Amino acid sequence: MKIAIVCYPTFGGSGVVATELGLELARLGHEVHFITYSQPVRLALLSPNVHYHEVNVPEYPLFHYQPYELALSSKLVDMVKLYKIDVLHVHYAIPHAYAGYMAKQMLKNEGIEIPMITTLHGTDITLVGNHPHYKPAVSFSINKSDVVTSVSQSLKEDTYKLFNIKREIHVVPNFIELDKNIKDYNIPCQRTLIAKPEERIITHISNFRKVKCIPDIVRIFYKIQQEIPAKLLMVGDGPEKEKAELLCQELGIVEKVIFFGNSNEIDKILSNSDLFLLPSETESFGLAALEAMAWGVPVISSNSGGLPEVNFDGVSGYLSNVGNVDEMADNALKILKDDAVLAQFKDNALLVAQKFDIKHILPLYIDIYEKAIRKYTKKSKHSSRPHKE
Ligand code: GMT
Repeated sequence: MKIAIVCYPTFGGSGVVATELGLELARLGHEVHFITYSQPVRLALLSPNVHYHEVNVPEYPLFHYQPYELALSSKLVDMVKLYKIDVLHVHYAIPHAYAGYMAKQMLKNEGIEIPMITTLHGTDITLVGNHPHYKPAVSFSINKSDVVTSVSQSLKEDTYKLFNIKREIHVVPNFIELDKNIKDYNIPCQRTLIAKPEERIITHISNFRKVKCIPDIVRIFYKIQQEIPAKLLMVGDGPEKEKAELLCQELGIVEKVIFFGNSNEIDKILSNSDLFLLPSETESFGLAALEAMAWGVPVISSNSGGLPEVNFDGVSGYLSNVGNVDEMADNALKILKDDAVLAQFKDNALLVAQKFDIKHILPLYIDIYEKAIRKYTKKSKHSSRPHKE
């Protein structure tokens, strides 16, 4: 198949999922075209079957806002025609589903029909998409997608609750490539560079937005380090980071907290961690928690959104109500105080993560693509694939 993937190229989970999905499809021999405004952070360009097409938005003094959707839909039209793409897969509804729909319409005008799969990731529904200024366009483009998927059951329910959606939403959970972790286990141990041997290593990774409840992370850690030797690794960058640094100063724990900024060494960090904190106000899935679990790191999280579908309470970690810092700290200590308990939770975390191995999830996407393409093959004049029906 020839698949065009539209995503955000940043460190956010939706871009990571889209990139890993594309890379795995390429490894299986499919031709994958990433179309976005800069090279996705996890994309290695020198892989066979992987193409990247940059969307440029020319500046003009009249534009107060650059018309990205327009440039993206034009680029999609050009790339679909040039490479005879079979299917469009857009990640994050805003504005990708809207731009994808416009591209479909322009192509239809030229006799080319192509299916569009829209994957909903979370804030495109719960925080941003639901804003009255976006809502009609988001509802419209979801309803006009050929197939809609959501990354959790909770997000599917939220979408039906918040929007007037008339089509089926398929739940396709996010995934992790476990084989890669096993291979990378041989990276030389960096633990001594980060912490003293007796210290537990606690980690948080995110884009440091308000929704991640960053001050709660610092406060949970503050309570933990009062009881046991520990270090906190804060990985990522965003609007709440400075506030977190100030809070660490106020609480007198600066020397116990390391702020890494955005990092391409997530695997090394997670492979040396003992606990992961994700107390978010809302989280449609919590890919960062799954990535931690795949390295055998238990998770203390809130119970909001799709987190209970990923982090199993009392098994791979614990869940608490949003803002219940005391309970989260107590649960963290339950896991961290005892070596045997920690070892059990680490094993469990990996076992739960195995349910989300890419081997189980990839066939779901491939099946969706193939069914959607089959429906369209008859109609389109440019399909690269023989018609199967
Ligand atoms: O807000 C973020 O955390 C980033 C956002 C994104 O654009 O990638 O994440 C959303 O999508 C991820 C991948 O599907 C999910 O794992 C995150 O839970 C979701 N974030 C929220 O729902 C807040």
